This record gives sequence, structure tokens and C-alpha cells, in this order.
Amino acid sequence: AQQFGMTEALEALGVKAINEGTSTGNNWFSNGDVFESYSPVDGQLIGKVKASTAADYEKVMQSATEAFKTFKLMPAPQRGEIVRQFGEKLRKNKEALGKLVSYEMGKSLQEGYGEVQEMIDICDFAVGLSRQLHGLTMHSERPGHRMYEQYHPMGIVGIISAFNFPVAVWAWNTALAWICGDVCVWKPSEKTPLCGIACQNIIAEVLKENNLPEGISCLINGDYKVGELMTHDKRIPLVSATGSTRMGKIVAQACAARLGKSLLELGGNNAIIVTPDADIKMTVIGAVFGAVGTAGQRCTSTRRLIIHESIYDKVRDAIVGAYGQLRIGNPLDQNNHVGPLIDKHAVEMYNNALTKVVEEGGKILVEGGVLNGAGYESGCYVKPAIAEAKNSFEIVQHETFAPVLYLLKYSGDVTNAIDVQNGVAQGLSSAIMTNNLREAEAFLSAAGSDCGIANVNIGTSGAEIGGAFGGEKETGGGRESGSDAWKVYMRRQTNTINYTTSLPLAQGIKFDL
Ligand code: UN1
Repeated sequence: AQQFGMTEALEALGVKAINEGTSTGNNWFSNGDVFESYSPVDGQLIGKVKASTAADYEKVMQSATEAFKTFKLMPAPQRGEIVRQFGEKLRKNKEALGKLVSYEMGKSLQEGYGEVQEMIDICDFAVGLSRQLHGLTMHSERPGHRMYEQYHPMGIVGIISAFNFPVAVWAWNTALAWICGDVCVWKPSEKTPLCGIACQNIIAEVLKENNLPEGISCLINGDYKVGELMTHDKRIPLVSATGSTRMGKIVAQACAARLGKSLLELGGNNAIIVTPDADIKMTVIGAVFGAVGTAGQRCTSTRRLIIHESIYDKVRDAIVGAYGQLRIGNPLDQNNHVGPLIDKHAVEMYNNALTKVVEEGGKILVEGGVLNGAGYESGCYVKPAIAEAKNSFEIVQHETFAPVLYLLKYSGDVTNAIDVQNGVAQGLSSAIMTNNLREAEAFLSAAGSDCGIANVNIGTSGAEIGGAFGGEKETGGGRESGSDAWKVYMRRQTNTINYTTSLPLAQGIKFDL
């Protein structure tokens, strides 16, 4: 990937061949075992990183604890100013960081830039929000009393993020947590550690320029064991975790055992319902981008198409035809649509899904397969596949993080399609393609989609930051990013003030002394 300017990008971001956090220079301590980051793009080693030990973690926690003491007292709009400066630095680094995301994770360069844009957008959102951390005022039932509520900074927020959005999901959490007066400790995916280091370098610069404590943003590195230090730590009131449902259950239980909070963003099994009134051209674009974008590795990726029998053949042929146009290859080369999967383990899961769907009686419509030869040396490039299947298949019920799309047929009215759409354990994103108002409203009604995200004439992936992002059921129930998602990062306090000379009790209780 040298020809795509990766060397310059790594240098601009301060990512080295061996990344060791030993000083407080960028508030990152890691003296443990060395692990390596290989690019799925070309199989090359990008850099080595030292993992954080338990002792490193202690140092990080001390610096975070110290930082919180002063950061929580800084007026929220001033904290917003820090986030504004962070957004500015991201604008300057958009190209370099977007390239690193693309190279270390394997998503297309456009999507790498898009991910950095999401970071910039959430910073802008957070800046405005820093003047709008509103609580309500209430009318007291007692004379001469006033009631209102306040939102106060909560403390140290632990962030565990996944490889597929190696930088944006961190930003959704931190940008909000910071304006809320919290400090953050981040454990990026061990599959994309260099993206984490690059982000940490950027924010560390902002903090230094403002003479603020480095502990406002902390980084720890390593696998799930490092994450467990946070989930079990009473000093961390909130752990925000993105990843598999399996991981989320472990995080939720560990946090709940100490009555800490967890914010979970877990697996999806997202479907698009295609009704007889759908615009076929829009359906094809939405479905194909949803299924093959990011090589099917978004939690919002389209896994299932639920198509009405009357237009089934037409939609199937249009989608199969579109798959024939897909170019698979180096994601830094903007001519390609589909890059590699993250690693060989993901390729194995992809292969398993294709074997399994056939075993269960499915029919392959677009053949999959692992690509090899020139340009595919990493062994992580796979062909996006389509299979005709049934919703009841075990493999269809399961989220496979790869470009495998299942076509399901429905008959009768839209309620049947909604039953299929809701008939999975996950509840993240959903969509309906229709020009029929009745169908669209039924889909959005209380009897409609049970997902956290429900779209009309838009695919399942590519949500904007302004809305609350997250899902129900095994997706974990958390909401991040826009709307009022900020509230989970603050502690809420109800205040009742008596400005009279007597002390009446609520509920009219008499207690005379
Ligand atoms: C994820 O896959 O974890 O809605 C996040 C989307 C992106 C975010 C996906 N904005 O597809």
C-alpha cells in the first residue's frame, strides 16, 4: 500500500513501527507483551504495539481519576471548546486517518474518510450540546418550594470498541462524555490498535495545547483481558461496549454484578422488506451497499431481504445482476467496491455460513469463495455471496460478519413481512422499501419493526450521527451518538428547595413536634 501514501499517513499520525506507551507524554502506558497489527489489505505488518499490563492500567486509572477532579468543574461550554478544537484537528488529519482506517481495517477509502467525517460531525454536535445539557423544572406540590433537576458529570467512562468502526464509535462516546465532564479510558480492538494510537495522539495534542490534564483521554491496549480490568472496576460507573452479543453478555454481567452501568451496542440481523410497491432501482442500491459495504462488517449491514412473492424474481435478478458489477480488491484503490475481511478467522466464519446455509436447504444464487493470486495475497478477500434461504434456518438467525445476503420470500400483506423481520433475536436496524403509505406506517407503528432503527426507502446501514444509535433485544438496548443519548453519560439529580420558614412534608403528612 506504499503507493497510496501510507508511509506519510503513518508519520503524520505519529504511528511508529513499535508503539510503546511508557511516558506520560501522550498519557498512554503499556509495557506488556508486544502484539502485531497486520493489514488485511496486503497482509503486511503495519506496526507493533505493547499491551497494557495491570500495573499500566493502574497508572492510567490514577491519571484519569486525577483529571476528573478538575475536568468536572470546568464549565460545560468550555469543555465544548476543547471538543471543537479536537474536531478541527480531525479535519486536518482526515486524509491521513481515513487512510489508516482503510489500511488497518480494510474498508474502502471512501468509507474510511466517511468514518472520520462521523467523528467530525459528532464533535460539532457535541459542541452545540455543551450549552444544552438541560434538565427540567417541576412544580412542587408544596407552597414556597421549587423543584428542578440537574445533570452532573459522572466520572470515568470505559470504552471498548470493535475493529469495524475503529475510530468513529470511540468518538461518539468520547465527544459526548467530554462535554458531559467525564474522562475516558479507551480499549480499542486488538485488531486495529494503530487507529487507537493515532486518535490518542491527536487528542493528546489538543489537551497539551490547552494545558489540560492528559488523563481526560486515556488509552489501554490489548485483548479482552485488558477490557475486563474495566468491567470489574468499581471506579468506572459506565462501560460502553461495542461488539458481539457474546461479548456484551459478559460485559453486562460483570458491570451489573457491581451495579455499574453498561451501554451495549451489539450484533444486528438487519433486514430490508421489499414490498410490491418498492422502487426497484433504489432497493438495489440500498440492499447492495448494505450487504457488501465494509465487506458486510457493519453492525448495520443488510443480512436479509424479505421480498414479496409478486416481485421476487424481478428483485432477485436485479440484485444478482448488480453483484456481477462489483469490483473486489485493494480498498485504497477507489475503483474497487469491496475490500477484504478483517482477518482469516473472519474468512473462516464466512465459509462456514455458506456451507451451513446449503446444509440447511438454502440455494446459492451468487457463488462465494476466497480470492487468491495477485492483489489478494492477504487471503482475506472474499466474493460477496447471495443465498435463497428461510428465516428459520439457524444460520439465518445468526449474525455472520461477512458479505453473505439471504433472500427470503413473503406472501400476503406487509404484516407477514414484519413478522419475519422481527423473527430474530437481534434488533438493531431495519428498513422497508415501499411507496405505499399504509405499508410504511404499519412498519413504523407499535405493531411494526421492533428494532432501534427503522427506515423507509433507505437501507439499513449508514445512519447519521444526529439520531440515537442502537438497538433492542440481543443488540443490547444502548443508545449512542445523537438525540438525548448524552444523558447516559451524566448522573441525574433532583433538587427540591424550600424557601419558606416552615417545613411542610410531601403527601400532606403531618408530623408535629
Ligand atoms: C457499527 O457498525 O458498529 O449506521 C456502526 C452505520 C454507521 C455506524 C455503524 N453510521 O452504518
